[in-house]
Amino acid sequence: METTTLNISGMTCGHCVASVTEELEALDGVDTVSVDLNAGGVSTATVTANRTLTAAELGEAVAEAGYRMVGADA
Ligand SMILES: [Cu+2]
Repeated sequence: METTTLNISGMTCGHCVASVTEELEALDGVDTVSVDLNAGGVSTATVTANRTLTAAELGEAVAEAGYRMVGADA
């Protein structure tokens, strides 16, 4: 399993967490998604997958949920 950590801005509540989690889980090969909410600041999502995820696809998934990825270790 590969673990990737990404930073997301614009999240404020549990609904945001649910939306981002759903979009990230929909990516091919993703096993688990864990979001550490920092309301109004930069939240952190940790994703494990059976392959290496690219920053581009992670950013796209976050944008799909309505937020912005501001950094990733991918
Ligand atoms: Cu919210």
